[in-house]
Amino acid sequence: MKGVLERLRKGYGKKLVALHTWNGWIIVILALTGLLLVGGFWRGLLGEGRVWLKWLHIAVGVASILPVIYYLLLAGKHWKQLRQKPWQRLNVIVVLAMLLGWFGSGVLLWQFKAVGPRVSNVALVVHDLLTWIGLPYIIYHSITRTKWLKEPARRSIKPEARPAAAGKKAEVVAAGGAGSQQGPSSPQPVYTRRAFIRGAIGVGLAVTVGPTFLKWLGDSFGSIGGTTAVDKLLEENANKLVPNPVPLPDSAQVVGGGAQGRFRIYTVTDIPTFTNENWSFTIDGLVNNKFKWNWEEFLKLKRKVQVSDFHCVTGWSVYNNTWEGIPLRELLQQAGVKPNAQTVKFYSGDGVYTDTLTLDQANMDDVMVAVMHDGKPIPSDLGGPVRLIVPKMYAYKSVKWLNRIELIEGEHVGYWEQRGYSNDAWVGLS
Ligand SMILES: Nc1nc2c(c(=O)[nH]1)N[C@H]1C(S)=C(S)[C@@H](COP(=O)(O)O)O[C@H]1N2
Ligand SMILES: [Mo]
Repeated sequence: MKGVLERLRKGYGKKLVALHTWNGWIIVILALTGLLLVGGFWRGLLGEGRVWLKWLHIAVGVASILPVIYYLLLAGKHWKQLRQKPWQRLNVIVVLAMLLGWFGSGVLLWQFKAVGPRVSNVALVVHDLLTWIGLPYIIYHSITRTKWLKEPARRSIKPEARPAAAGKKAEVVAAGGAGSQQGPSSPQPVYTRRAFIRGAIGVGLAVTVGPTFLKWLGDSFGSIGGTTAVDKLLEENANKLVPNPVPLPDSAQVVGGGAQGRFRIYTVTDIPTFTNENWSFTIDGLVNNKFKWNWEEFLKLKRKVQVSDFHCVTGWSVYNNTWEGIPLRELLQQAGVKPNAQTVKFYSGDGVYTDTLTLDQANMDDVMVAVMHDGKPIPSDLGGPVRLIVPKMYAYKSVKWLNRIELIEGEHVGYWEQRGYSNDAWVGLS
């Protein structure tokens, strides 16, 4: 161990710079892949690429621990060197804490199956929060500091000696949206100019990132002004089906006490919208009685109410949803499944998304063709008027805009399963 440390400390300054550069690139890759993965906009466009991107993000994320370990081996010396520089010491601690937090929460998100939804939920909030705080911090840091680390001699140099660098920074500030103000002209003491530029960069970042951050905070931690996120989606509901379903008493009273958590709106297509004219619900394939119901007929089918949790593989969950709908089992009974049928195939009205359950899975008593959520119609963004709910499985099984069920022989591979998601969607611990 001692020998290793000795060798590491040789050429220490260069190593620190190289480490810093590597770390910077790793963060750039992780930030770009991470933002692409999170952005709902990219879901449909990326398709299979999304799964590759996810593996790249995970692989680079796991590898990101290496520079941290390497740094920790050098840290003793660096720490002493920063004796007189409390702010730089603080910076080291902040950056290390962020990297370790990102790494730890990332590993938990990667291992979502092993750790279960509760842990994933916390890991996702931590991962998001660190991104919201850490990314602007690191961008700020890299704009204002990298030059100084590479050329420490410049740190306390007079302004005339560094017009080029200062000019570049001013450009970055302007591009960052902080307005067209110019810094004080060169005879000013460097401290003032530097403080100004730093302040301007800080303001620029706050103005560009702040509103989105606040929205995320609001969405993640509670309902605003008493209306839930779902209520808001319902106000913007693009479906025009009449009449509205009349809720059963349990549903009207919301026996689950109201859903906890926020649905992220996921779709791989544009959000389809429906009217009484273009909506129907079909059961066909290997059944004795095929059905094609219109909206009014569909509403006459006997519904039930259940309370269940909803988990996405990406780490978010919505707990205690009061769903009202037709148990799938009862629909299948009514249709009369033929003995040679093996698989239940679900089609979305988006024309693209499909998924399947085996007959055994489809006959679980909590699998539901849902029409209402917490006593209200399901908004178009969340898969209304009718979506599938499979509480014991991850939500990629819960096909939105469900409008056809087909019984088939053999297998069918669903949309996300074709693109790398596991066919085994069982939620482990909960
Ligand atoms: N038609 C359709 N159904 C879908 C999806 C989709 O993209 N299209 N995404 C699935 C995934 S991965 C999840 S997590 C849930 C998300 O449901 P929500 O958008 O109502 O939150 O829907 C599932 N059903
Ligand atoms: Mo999902």
